[in-house]
This record gives sequence, C-alpha cells and structure tokens, in this order.
Amino acid sequence: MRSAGASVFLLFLLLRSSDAKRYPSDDDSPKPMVQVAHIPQRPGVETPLVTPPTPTTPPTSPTPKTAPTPTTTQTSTTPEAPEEDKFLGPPECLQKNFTRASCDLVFCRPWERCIEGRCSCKPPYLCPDAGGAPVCGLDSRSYRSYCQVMALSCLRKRPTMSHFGGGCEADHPKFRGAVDPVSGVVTVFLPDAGSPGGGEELLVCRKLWNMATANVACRDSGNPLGAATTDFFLVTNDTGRPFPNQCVSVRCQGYESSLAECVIYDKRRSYQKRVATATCHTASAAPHECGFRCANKKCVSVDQTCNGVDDCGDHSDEMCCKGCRNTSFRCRTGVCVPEEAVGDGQVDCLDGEDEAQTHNTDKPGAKQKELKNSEYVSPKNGTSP
Ligand SMILES: [Ca+2]
Ligand SMILES: [Ca+2]
Repeated sequence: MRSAGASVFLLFLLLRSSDAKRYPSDDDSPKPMVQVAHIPQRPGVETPLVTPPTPTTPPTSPTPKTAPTPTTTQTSTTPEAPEEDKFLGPPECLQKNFTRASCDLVFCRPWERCIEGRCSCKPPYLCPDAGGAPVCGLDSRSYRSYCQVMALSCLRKRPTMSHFGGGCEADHPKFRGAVDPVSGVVTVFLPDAGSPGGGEELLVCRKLWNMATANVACRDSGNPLGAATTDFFLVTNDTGRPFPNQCVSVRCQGYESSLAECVIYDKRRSYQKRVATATCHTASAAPHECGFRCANKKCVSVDQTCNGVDDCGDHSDEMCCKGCRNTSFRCRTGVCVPEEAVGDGQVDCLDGEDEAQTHNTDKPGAKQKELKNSEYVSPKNGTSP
C-alpha cells in the first residue's frame, strides 16, 4: 500500500515537474533577446558582421589622421591665410569680428553713440541744433540736419535721406539710385526743384569709383551684402540704349545706406568716357574661394583687406591690420583709413594721428583739391557731433 501510495506520489511529482518545464519554455518565446544574445556567439558565420567593424576601424583610424589635418588647415585657412599675409592680422584680433560698430577701435558716426563698445543709433533729438543744413527726406518731410535724418535712418534701418535743400513737397521727385541688373551701370537721379523735370538722371563717373561706393549702390538697390565686383563701362553711340549723357563723381565711406548720403560732385560729360558699373552680391554671384570672410559673411580677396576701402560693407576688412596696403594709413588701433582721410581736417583715427601736424604738411588739402568742381558737393559740415 505504502509503495503504491509512494509511486502515485512520485508519478504526481513527475507530472508537475514536466508541466513546470513546459511553461517556462513557453515563456521563453518572449526571450528572443536572450537568444539573440546567443546568436552572435553561434554564428561564427556572422563574423562578417563583426569583421566589417574591424575593417571599418582601419579606415576610421586613417580618417581621423587625415581628417584633423585638413580640418585644421580648413579652419585655419580663413584666419591663417590672413596670418601669412603681411598686412592682415593678427588672428587673435580677427577672431573678434570687429566692425565699423566696434567703438573701442573707431569713432561712431555722428548720429550714433558708443555704448559698451558698440555704436548704437542716437535718438534724433540728440543731434546738435545749430549748424545743420536742412535735408529733405524720402518721406517728403524736411529735417533740420543731416545728423537728424541719419539718426532716423539708423533707427529705421532703411534709407531716409533724399537731398539737401528745399523742394521737399510730396509732388517733387526724390533721390533715386539704381544699379542696372543686366549691364551693372549705376545711375542716380538728383532732385532739383528748379529744373523742368524736377531733377536729372546721371551716370556715375569712373573717378573714385570703388568697392565702398559700389557697396552702397547695391545696398540701395536691395542687396544687403553690397557689391561683388566693380568695373567700368565705356559710353559710346553703340551702347544700344540711351544713357544719361553726363556723369557725377560719388564718394561714399561705405557705411551709407543710400548713394544720397554720399558726397556727389563734379558733373561732366560721359560720352566716350568710362562710367561706373557694379555686380551686386547675390548668392549666385558669390565667389568660389574666400580669401577673407567679412564679419557679415561676405567674401573678399585678401588683397582687398587693409587697403583703406570698406570692401566688406561692415568695415571688418580694415579693422585688424599689421600694416596698410598701397597708400592707405594705419591708425594705432590697427585700423586702415584711406589716404584721403589723412590731413582732411576730420579726425578718423581714434587717437587723431591722421590729423597730426606732420601729415597736414605732407598732404595739404588733398581732399579739397578733389572737390574743386563742387556743384553737387553735399553740405555735410553740420554733421560733427
Ligand atoms: Ca578693404
Ligand atoms: Ca582725417
């Protein structure tokens, strides 16, 4: 009896244990992860999977070897190519992306004030009351000075000035500057209340035409990065379209938002003469290689840096200079200013060395001579703060 009872019990135990084994094995179905863990071991066949990483590793290791080298050269191509340059640099200065607004190195414009190292727009009421010539705005309002209209233009971030003097009523034509998108020919319309058409359209003469002025012309016609290239165009009878038969010289500093704000003078016949053209900086006109990248991301050649001309349009190509190219003048702050700024009666260098006596005697009134035929000279003398 005992043994029969015991064997029944044993049988019961056996049945249970087999059940218990079966359940876990069913539960194993959600355990493919464990199986997967086994699979890699199993397939020595899958060694390829492991092998790829191994071959990948060798390429990877050369890649880093090669990669760092180009990367270093690439990052340093921009700052280092300049470093090799005799004039541009040092790199520590270039890294700071100084611009025309960095008032630790340059003066702010008369309608700006220096706040924590940056030039910011003055409220127009801070412009001096006396000594300003009235200026007509594009909005047909008359402003009491160039400073006032420029302060407003600075705050609005768009051109506001039309011309000096009267004839500002809404029915009077206002200043217009244009760059022909096909030929690149630059034209200006100068309002003149006394003339039959309310003004005249003129070409821009070759004289003094440079990148700084072209930047302004292009910005005025809707290209925020200014000009990519400047050139000249010979006016003949075969030009195929009627161009104005007279041209004026235009000199800009480079920061202006419209040619209206530049000095315009010296009207002359344009026939058989070369007149200014510009190709404005658009994405498609961007140069293939970048000798120097301006703070505003525009590209200019290294030769265009430290030459006293604001080729970038934000002046960043003239802010960090060990020396100055051509005849431009180096301020002690490392900023290059054009030759004409030396001894012109206006302090351009922060320490005033461009107006030191030695320079005055060297170049007596170079600028004044240039402006002799001054029918259109803008009376901006009232701009000093
Ligand atoms: Ca330059
Ligand atoms: Ca000066």
